[in-house]
Amino acid sequence: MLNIVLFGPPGSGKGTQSEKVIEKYGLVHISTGDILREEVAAQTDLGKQAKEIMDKGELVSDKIVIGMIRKKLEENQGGSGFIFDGFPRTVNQARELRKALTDYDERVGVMISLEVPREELVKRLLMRGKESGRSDDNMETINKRIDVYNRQTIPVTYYYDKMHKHAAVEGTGSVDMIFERIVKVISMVKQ
Ligand code: B4P
Repeated sequence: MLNIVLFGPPGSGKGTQSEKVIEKYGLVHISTGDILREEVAAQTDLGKQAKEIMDKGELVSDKIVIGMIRKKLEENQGGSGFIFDGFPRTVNQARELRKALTDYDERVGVMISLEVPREELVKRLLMRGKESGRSDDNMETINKRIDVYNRQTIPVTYYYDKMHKHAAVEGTGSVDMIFERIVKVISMVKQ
């Protein structure tokens, strides 16, 4: 199986590139952001709690997110692998992912981090906010999300560095150019 973590700051193109990776490798997509937005749209109790946190640009609790991941893993066994998009976002989530995959005798093959300068992230997210009306894509929340990423999420790269599983990829340029860089990394780990 091929299990990939697609990592990067908000607006770095994780969702965009995940779609292309799935199309090429037939992986199951697990995006914690998408799952949370589905809960918000369905107005579940979890969705109501999550909306408040997401609109502030903060992270939803590890306990909730890890529960969602375990459920998705259980429901989607038997495929050719998973792409984790926007997860893990804390070192604790990374450790818990390792445990959850070990339960299925699986592991992360590579963690690919998309590197994009802050000004470009802000530009992309403001544009998405205008087009899609996503409530967390406004200037104040975007800045908060990037600060939260720098403080709480960057340490996840050191976790995968230690295991020699972290590959940084330049996340600027056309969507296709970035995808080519990602494919190159995957080809090095895929048996
Ligand atoms: P996410 O849904 O993960 O959202 P994101 O980081 O903003 O987006 P992404 O990087 O996928 O950007 P995209 O491809 O869409 O998280 C939202 C919130 O959910 C978090 O703030 C948090 O509160 C919560 N959450 C999620 N996961 C969590 C977890 N594990 N733990 C705790 N809380 C969690 O690209 C952005 C824009 O750029 C798009 O408009 C796209 O068209 C454009 N774009 C992409 N590639 C481009 C390129 N090459 N050039 C120009 N534009 C490009």
